[in-house]
Amino acid sequence: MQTTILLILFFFVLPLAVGDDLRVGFYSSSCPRAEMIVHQVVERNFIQDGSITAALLRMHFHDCFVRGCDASILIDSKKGNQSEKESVANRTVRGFNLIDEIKKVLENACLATVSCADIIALATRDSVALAGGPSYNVPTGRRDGLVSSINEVKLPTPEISVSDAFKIFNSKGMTMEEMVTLLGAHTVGITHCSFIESRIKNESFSMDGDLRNKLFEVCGIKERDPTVVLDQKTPFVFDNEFYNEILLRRGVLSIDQNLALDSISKEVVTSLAANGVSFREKFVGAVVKMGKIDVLTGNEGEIRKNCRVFNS
Ligand code: HEM
Ligand SMILES: *[C@@H]1O[C@H](CO)[C@@H](O)[C@H](O)[C@H]1NC(C)=O
Ligand SMILES: *[C@@H]1O[C@H](CO)[C@@H](O)[C@H](O)[C@H]1NC(C)=O
Ligand SMILES: CC(=O)N[C@H]1CO[C@H](CO)[C@@H](O)[C@@H]1O
Repeated sequence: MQTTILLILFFFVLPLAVGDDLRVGFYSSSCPRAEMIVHQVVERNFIQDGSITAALLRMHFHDCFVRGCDASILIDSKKGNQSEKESVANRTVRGFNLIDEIKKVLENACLATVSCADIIALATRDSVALAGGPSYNVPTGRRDGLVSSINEVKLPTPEISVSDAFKIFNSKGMTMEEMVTLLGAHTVGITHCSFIESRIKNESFSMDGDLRNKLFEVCGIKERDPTVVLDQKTPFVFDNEFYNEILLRRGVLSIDQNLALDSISKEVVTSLAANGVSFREKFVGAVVKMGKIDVLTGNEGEIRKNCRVFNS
């Protein structure tokens, strides 16, 4: 008898308590216009600045890989207490004003209903489609976290090896194929020269000669820490050209180039480079899965009123 109760608890009650109950259309009755509002604000901003796709993709990644997708990346520091966004890895994450703008419109439509964590996931989805990438459904119902600390940020650095990067991704439940697919997000966006300094200088590091010359020239101006695009071919289009570029030793970040050099990841790179349709499908699977990492649901966390501060 007792065993039966325990079994019932284990198989039925506990999984609900752990709460992997995100679902597509979570706001369909509580805030029916939520997804449309997000889309409208993202589209309006995208028309003026196509680089928001890159900003949002990176923000989504940095959010999900620290404490799960709980909008902890959005919290501003307090005096004597630095939040996630202050870490060196986070220093250049951008798009915070866009999230604020979306949140403001949503609060007017439905008070304290749509989480900041869901806003990041939905806005990322919309911006990917606007840049020519796939359209996909995003399960929602995330809640916003109550902790954001610079000390918890342990994100991969650009010089990391494929196997060390995989240790981090694997610890979040992602496969090698999913990792290589997610790094395909580097098909859009930029890097600051400070992240590629040692790679440019290292003559023995595999790099296309023309690219090295170009990077030397652009990154020569030290004072301002200039930026260069990550995908030299189609930097504003969400496509699979990134993989073809790294096969030609034209990866800009060291980790990007490593994907095409490591024998295990190279297989995935070759297949994604050859098939753009398959890249789109696989990216959807991988980014939706990333969006579920350690989410808060149900009564956990809160729905922040201002994405930058905890409701006190
Ligand atoms: C091993 C994993 C990864 C490493 C080491 C890495 C590293 C970096 C670095 C150093 C930059 C340059 C940032 C700057 O200078 O502003 C960057 C940019 C970017 N990353 Fe990653 N990244 C990784 C994985 C990912 C993933 C999984 C995604 C999304 C799914 C992503 C999306 C982006 C985007 C879109 C940009 C361009 C940002 C912009 O234009 O502002 N990255 N990444
Ligand atoms: C401040 O510190 C506490 C831990 O002492 C932490 O839970 C909180 O999220 C921190 N961050 C901010 C920005 O308040
Ligand atoms: C330069 O690149 C080579 C090849 O990847 C690597 O073995 C070496 O450790 C690098 N040297 C420095 C100083 O980073
Ligand atoms: C833009 C931003 O938040 N920059 C901060 C990044 O982190 C350093 C400390 O690690 C701060 O000094 C910057 O102000």
